[in-house]
Amino acid sequence: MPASVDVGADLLPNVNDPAAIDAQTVCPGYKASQVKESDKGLTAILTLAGAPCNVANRLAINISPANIDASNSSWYTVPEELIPRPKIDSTAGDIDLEFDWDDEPSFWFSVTRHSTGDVIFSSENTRLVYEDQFIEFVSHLPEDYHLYGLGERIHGFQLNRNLSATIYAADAGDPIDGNIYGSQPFYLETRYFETDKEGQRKLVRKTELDERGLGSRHQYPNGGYPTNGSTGGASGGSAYESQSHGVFLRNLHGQEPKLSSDRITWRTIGGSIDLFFYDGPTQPEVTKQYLKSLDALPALQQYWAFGYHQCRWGYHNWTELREIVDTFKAFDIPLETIWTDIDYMDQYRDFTLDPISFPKSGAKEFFGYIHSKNQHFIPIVDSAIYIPNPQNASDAYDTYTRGNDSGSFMANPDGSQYIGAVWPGYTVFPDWLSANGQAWWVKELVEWYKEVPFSGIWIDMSEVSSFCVGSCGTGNVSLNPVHPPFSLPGEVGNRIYDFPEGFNVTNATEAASASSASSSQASQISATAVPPPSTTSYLKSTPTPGARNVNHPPYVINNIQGDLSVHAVSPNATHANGVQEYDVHNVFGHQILNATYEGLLSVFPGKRPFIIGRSTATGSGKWAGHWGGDNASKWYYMYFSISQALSFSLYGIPMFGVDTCGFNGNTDYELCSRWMQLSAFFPFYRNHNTLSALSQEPFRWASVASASKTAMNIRYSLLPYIYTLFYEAHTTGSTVMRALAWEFPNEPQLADVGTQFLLGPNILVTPVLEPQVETVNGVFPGVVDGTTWYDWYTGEKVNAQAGVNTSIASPLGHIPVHLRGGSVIPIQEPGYTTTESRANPWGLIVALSDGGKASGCLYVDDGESIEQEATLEVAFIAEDGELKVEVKGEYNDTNALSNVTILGVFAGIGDVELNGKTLDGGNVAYDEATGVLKLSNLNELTEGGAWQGAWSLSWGK
Ligand code: MIG
Repeated sequence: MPASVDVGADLLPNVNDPAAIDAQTVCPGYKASQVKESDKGLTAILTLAGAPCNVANRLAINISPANIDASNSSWYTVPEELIPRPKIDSTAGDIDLEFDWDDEPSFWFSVTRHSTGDVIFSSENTRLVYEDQFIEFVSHLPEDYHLYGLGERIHGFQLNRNLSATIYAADAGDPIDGNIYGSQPFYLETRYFETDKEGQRKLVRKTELDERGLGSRHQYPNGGYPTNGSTGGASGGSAYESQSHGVFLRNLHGQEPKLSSDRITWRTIGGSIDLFFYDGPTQPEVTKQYLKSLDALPALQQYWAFGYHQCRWGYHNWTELREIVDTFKAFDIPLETIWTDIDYMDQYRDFTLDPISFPKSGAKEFFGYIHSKNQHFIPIVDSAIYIPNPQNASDAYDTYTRGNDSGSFMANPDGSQYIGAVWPGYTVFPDWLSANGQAWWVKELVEWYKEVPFSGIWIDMSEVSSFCVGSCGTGNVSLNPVHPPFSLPGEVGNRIYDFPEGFNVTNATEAASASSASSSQASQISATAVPPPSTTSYLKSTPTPGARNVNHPPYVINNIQGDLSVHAVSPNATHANGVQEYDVHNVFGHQILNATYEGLLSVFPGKRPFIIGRSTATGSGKWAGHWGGDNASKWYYMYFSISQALSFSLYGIPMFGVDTCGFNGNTDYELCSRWMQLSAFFPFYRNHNTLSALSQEPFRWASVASASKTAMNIRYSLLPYIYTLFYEAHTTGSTVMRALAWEFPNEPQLADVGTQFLLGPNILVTPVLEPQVETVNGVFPGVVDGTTWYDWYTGEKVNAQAGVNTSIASPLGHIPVHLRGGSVIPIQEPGYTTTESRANPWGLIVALSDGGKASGCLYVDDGESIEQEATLEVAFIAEDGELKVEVKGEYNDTNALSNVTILGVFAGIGDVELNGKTLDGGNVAYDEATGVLKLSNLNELTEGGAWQGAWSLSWGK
């Protein structure tokens, strides 16, 4: 195919168009009439308050559950089965939010926090705009607001206050700030307050914090926090508090929430205003309310899914795969799961094996081998389905035939098949709204499993991507298989010759690049000083009453691909029920995850499906995890990975990780060492690489091998803790990777920390994110309120001051990890695989608070079943020199307890007794100076296993 097939119309995004009409100026807004109030809420009819700005006759506004008038078909109402309308939690108390509205000067509404009078959403003095293919509403935001979410996007943790947050699922390799794979129209807002000397509660603004010298990330001055004056110094506790709320727009269309200094202007190109507010008032509460209301608590993963995953595009055959597996073993680097990319497929067709390089005959041996070692295999599965050449009988492709016979593919407006193009050539696309689409997909997975016994599925290209504009294959299928309209990485003329980042930097090259950058910036500045003329070369659509233009809607969102049809199935593709792709584009990725989930349930009845998907929507976490897409082997992508993960925590997709060591381009030992260590603390831990980039498995460099082993050792020790976090996420909607700001909500200085994070409540990770350094700056949160921290490696208490940026030694191969005082962390001796780890002895780390207390919990089950016959829930409580362990549940775990490490024992120790039996010198090692008490070789003392019943351990004087 020529490159021209993927070129769309020349469009000028509205947000970049100096001549764009401002709907706020030209549209009149609405007046309310027939207002009816009941104890369930309020309904009203809104009528245009003046001359129409374009065309508009109806308006629906749903602030809390209410029914949209189904008789009106001019807008698309999100069906319950795609994204359920959030339910009200009847067990929760009264919501702390109040809806209010007024008609002056035109209809506006507000949402106020009842308990404090804080207005969290208000469209006062702005106009509601409700057109056929354009909706706009505005809410004022406080100065220096803190907003998070509105994905999917590569962006800093907190959203900039000047950002067009375009939301439109796009196959785009991680452009910064652009719309990428998923659609997550949800935001969290956090507001910080302080009480002044007069007892007045007031909002804390970042500019004020800056004036106090405490505002910016990682730039805390010595001297701690300001206090409210009644107490002096850091010991007085934080002077601040915070409240958070969440806002979800249940709308599947292309969207463009635009953030500016004092407001959010939310625009969509269709659908309705179906807004939902979550009152929090903390981030954990917001996320739980959000996920529960959607029935979308995150899937509990199988235990093995937390092992290490190795992938690359360019594992060429069974032999090479097996060699990779063996080399990991030879280097003693844990490998749980080996993945293959599209290389394994026969001509890139789903549910096949390449007959030469991945012959069926080789599958038996390969799977026998890895399964005997308790290792797993995950294949990629693409979203598009090859359409065989009708003139070539030997090109027949049964997956297509079965899907076609069952009416499972999308159509053109005229009813013919929609034919785009992806890797295999011209392709069709599953129609998840068709009667049989899901059943067809399930069956394909079930049948293919008989040949390829995978352990889970990796879904790619699900935005849904197509390499040409429109139904480019119509009339051309006899040319199949055609080559994509660009060369693959690695094909002649498209090899990667780049040096690792920084590799070729010398003083001379730095100077040269600095001077060229400054001159190019200068020329850009002069170029942008003159606004681009509004030329006629841009395609502009005129709003036309009664006629939707779905391929080129009048409002042009700032889609990263430009034209909505570029590199994606075109908006006019049609589904079995007549719905246009325009209306459901953003949920293709969500629906294929649903279908794959059902497929895996059929393949593995009763077992938890393991799925990693590229395109996600609201609530996808109930079925699948997600990876961060096509990043590059650059330090800044490693930095962004933390913000990506924290955002997906908010969206309820905790099983998240990025392509460790970087996908595009060549990595190097330093970046890869740091990254392998950082990702070891992400829930989903996978190294993945593009075709033709230099190999980057951790054994390729001695330094990376050793750094990886160090971090994996910690990760595998922590598997019981990580698994317990997932159980909690699955049952309550809590998060796994957490922002410092969420765990320490009284510290406004943490609002934008995206360079450190917490794994659960208790593990603080402070990674090195830049090259050529041996230290990293990090903050120890909570110190102002008396939190203590311990070094994972030495068990020593950190001598950190409140609000002070601490420099932590961090030579290559070392990742700073700290334990929060007050926690009991269950660990298990790491094995080579998670199966081995699960059979190893248990341990505990008791990190005491300043007051000598700690608590924690552990959840154990069979690690794979959806319904458990028996589980174990273990509760740990330590105080006054004694640890008490309570056990609930019948799951039979017979692993012994081998060691307990108690941190922060500064008062000396008395007799150490486990269940009344005094431990002697062979078991006890105490270092008074560091306060570390180590009890080891305990295996004999917990008969039948560590959790057979309650026990206690005392060491106090
Ligand atoms: O357009 O299957 O994001 O992980 O290696 C490229 C090849 C298609 C994109 C995925 C990437 C994968 C690649 N795929």
